[in-house]
Amino acid sequence: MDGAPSVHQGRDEVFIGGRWRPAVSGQRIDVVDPATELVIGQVPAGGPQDVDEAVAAARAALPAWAATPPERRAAVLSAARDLMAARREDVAATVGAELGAPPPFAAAVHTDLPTAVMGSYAALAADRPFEERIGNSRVLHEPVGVVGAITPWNYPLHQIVAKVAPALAAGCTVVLKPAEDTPLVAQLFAGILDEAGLPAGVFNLVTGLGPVAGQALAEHPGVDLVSFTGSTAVGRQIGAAAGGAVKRVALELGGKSANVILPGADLAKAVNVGVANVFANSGQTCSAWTRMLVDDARYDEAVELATAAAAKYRPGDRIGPLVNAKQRERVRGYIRSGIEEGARVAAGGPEEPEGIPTGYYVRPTVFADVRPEMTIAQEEIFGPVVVLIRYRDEEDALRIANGTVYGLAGAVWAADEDTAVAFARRMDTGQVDINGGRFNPLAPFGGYKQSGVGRELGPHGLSEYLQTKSLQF
Ligand code: TXE
Repeated sequence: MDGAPSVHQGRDEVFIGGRWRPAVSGQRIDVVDPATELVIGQVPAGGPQDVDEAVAAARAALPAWAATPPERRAAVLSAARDLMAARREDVAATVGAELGAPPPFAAAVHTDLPTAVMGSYAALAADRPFEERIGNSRVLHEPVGVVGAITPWNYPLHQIVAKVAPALAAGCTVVLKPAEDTPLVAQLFAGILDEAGLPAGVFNLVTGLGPVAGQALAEHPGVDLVSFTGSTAVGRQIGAAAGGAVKRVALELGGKSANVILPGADLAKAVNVGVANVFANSGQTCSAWTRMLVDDARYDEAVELATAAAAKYRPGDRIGPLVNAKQRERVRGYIRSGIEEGARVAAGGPEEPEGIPTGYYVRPTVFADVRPEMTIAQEEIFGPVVVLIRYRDEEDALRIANGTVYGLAGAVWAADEDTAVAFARRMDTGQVDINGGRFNPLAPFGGYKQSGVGRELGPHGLSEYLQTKSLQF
């Protein structure tokens, strides 16, 4: 490896059946660096014909890949993992540029995390028994078939790997439509899979716009399972179409997770880790603990601590921009709504951050005096905004924690683990961090209630891409 890492500038081609070729439309999508607002690359705007061809290629490649021994599939995933690790600097530079992520975060989270997830599926593909005995039956776990994967921009490579790696490990073939804001790393990834020795047609990439290429893929009759991560509005539409067509669907949607700080918890630690959790990735994390719940007695102290913590996040330094101008306006709109509905801005606010000439930045914001029914306490903001809500007692805290349509993640802090676990059991949510927790790439990730359907990561994520057949003897 020589010299500085290079940002992939995009190639004007889609990847179908093991071959790069121009999209039928001949149109392109500009990719913009959200920190500089400059165009840094272009990718093709694929459409229904490209999707048709990609699905046909995936269908043609399915029988041979499904019949490939799991150890051989594992070997390809393992080679892909090694290539991701070898290209770490270029991958990080590319995600960093198209998402606007600060370099340390782009490397540690946007690159190393998906590399680890790829490695975990290489191991699971090799180790998992794809068959079990139940009484006088042999139960076979077979691939679901052709997978249509539609991914968002917030963790561009992680969201791709969290779908593609288990699908390939299971023996499925894939057509990927990545987010139009962050398609460059998807192209790098396609090249890596090709180089790792994945047979032609097993993985196909069609870049394009959501309502064009995305919708064509989601509604394609040749797709057996649609796996979508993104907004609740689009997820609802995809879920309805999949239900009508009686096909499998996995949806990972929004969140409004509660960070519950119980009396007796280490308040300073809980508040500092909580603020960091929300501000990471500029708040563009579906599982972020965006509602901080603090008991009456320590509420004012928590507001002071959160305000001090927020002051350490300077836009352009520790905290990057939002992905595009639309998201910035959306987040600012939410901040204004909080003020209009009577919440108090303890840090940040809707104004432009000072001293930053370009980029889609917003001020890292802390809201105090927030009531649970306010818009900023109910809707996903998807920016660096944390709201502090006070509660009277544990029952009140539980009612507030469970009082949204979402249920993706959350946190509980208490004096001891048993108290925290007892509370976590009563939370209507898919994942809870106990006294801080530690990320586990094998733990199932997914939503209760309107946060989605299905689970990603680890063995549970693999199961999404398998269907069972029982043979009776
Ligand atoms: O999402 P979209 P947007 C939430 C978050 C954010 C909001 C809007 O609250 O502020 O959604 O983001 C593709 N048929 N999340 O507008 O549009 C699109 O091309 C098929 C939470 O960017 O849902 C992209 O690939 N596909 C979230 C993907 O869907 C369609 C991550 C997601 O984009 C489509 C992102 C259509 N009709 C946003 N329309 C999370 N759960 O992590 C769009 N797409």
